Amino acid sequence: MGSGHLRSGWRAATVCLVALALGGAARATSYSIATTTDGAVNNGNCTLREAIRAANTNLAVDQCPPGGAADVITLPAGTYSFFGGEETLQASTTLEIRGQPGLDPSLVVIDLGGVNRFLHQSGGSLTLRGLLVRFGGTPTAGGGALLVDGAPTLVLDHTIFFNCVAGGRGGAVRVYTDGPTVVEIRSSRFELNAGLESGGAVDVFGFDTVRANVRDTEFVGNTGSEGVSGIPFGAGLSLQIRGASEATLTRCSYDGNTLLASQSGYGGGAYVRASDQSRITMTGNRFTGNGGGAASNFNVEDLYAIVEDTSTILLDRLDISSAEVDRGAFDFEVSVTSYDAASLSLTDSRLRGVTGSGLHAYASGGVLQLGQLTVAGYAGGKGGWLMTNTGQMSVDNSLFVFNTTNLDADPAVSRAHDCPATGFIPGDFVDAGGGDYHLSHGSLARDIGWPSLPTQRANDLDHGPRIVGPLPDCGAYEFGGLFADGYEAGDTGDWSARTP
Ligand SMILES: [Ca+2]
Ligand SMILES: [Ca+2]
Ligand SMILES: [Ca+2]
Repeated sequence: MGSGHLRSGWRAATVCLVALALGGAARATSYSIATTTDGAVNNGNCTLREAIRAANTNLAVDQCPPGGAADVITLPAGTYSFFGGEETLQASTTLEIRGQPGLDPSLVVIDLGGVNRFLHQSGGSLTLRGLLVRFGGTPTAGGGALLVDGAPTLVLDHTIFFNCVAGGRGGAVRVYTDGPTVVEIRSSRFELNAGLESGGAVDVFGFDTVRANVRDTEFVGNTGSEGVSGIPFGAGLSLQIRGASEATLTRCSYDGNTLLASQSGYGGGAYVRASDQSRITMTGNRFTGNGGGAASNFNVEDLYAIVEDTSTILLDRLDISSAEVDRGAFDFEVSVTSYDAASLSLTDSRLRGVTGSGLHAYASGGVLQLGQLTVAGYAGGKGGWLMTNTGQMSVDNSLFVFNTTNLDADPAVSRAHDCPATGFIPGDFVDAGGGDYHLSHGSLARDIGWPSLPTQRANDLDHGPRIVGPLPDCGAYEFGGLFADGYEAGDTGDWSARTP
């Protein structure tokens, strides 16, 4: 049956629908939804729910024409109630649901009424673009708005998830896959979502061949809390990948996310774990005001990164500042741990505290490299607490200054290429009292770093060149770097200044 025949049939029945006939298996149907009410009864309209079903089954549903191989549902501004249960997408379905192009995503609202999730995607390809999804609710399961399994492709672009609550992992979104999986989250926002145990807003758990990229995305005010298995992980984001998987987290921010825990909380902002031979790269992420866990427990307030087996984690240009009330000296902002034959590096990053402690690092096995760090201002606790078991750890070109205990490192930690442990005064920094640890003109920290180290990256935390003058400086900030026209190069997803 030719697609032209189908197309003419649709037109006769549906005025507000546009069908694009692309021919053969590539045939696609576009739906423009003219009603904001929910429903799947035969009453002469085409609701959002009916369009999803038509796209999913490739059969006509009420006035929605049959879907094709790849369908698009476009929503004009409005609040679309969706209280009649979730819709499940088949593994063969390719579907994009989007706000009308040009609209502010917050004007195109899918309201789940606190009673169900929006979609359960089992394989296939799903894109949500330019939408606000709110009030998802799954009291006894994870994925308050979206549950993704099978071997899917999921794209979330300019999409907001607001106030979704799950009785399991992933207050808004849970991805739980075992097979080739692509997860792309871009320019999106997760706000005030709540989940249990892991992934207050987003939980990604992929066993094999996962490609997950999250960029330019905000996690704000989400909570994770204890479930039956105890300690919660990642109030904003929890990302665990295994097998031959790769993930990048680029230029994301984590602000005011909280783990509600009677004992420890691990990763108020984010929790990332790479196992088997996987690889996670975090570049240019910003954390502020995240926390959680009970007083006098070991808590990780912003980022907990664990690497094991033969995996790799690269953490570069993390900007971490404490804005929360700390619950004691064992409130660390960042914890990094390597096991087995894995490797982890943390470079060009700033940890700026008020109270509590800064960096906890543990090389149980593998290789853990710290370079070009500025860890400062932790009153009452430790700037760095560095421990090894059978692993190797090194600290290069770093500044641990103005903490009650600057550095508590066991003797096996190599500091052969580190900066001096003492001798810095407030005048070495632009405004140490105000928490600005950029170097001053006459700073002792200028041009005393070691060159050509494995932890040396092209750029400092300000995206300027790492080496200005004869040698690298100590800490996260290089003095005198340019930040001028000609930056924003390539597709690395981060800034890079060019030296003229
Ligand atoms: Ca209907
Ligand atoms: Ca379809
Ligand atoms: Ca220098």
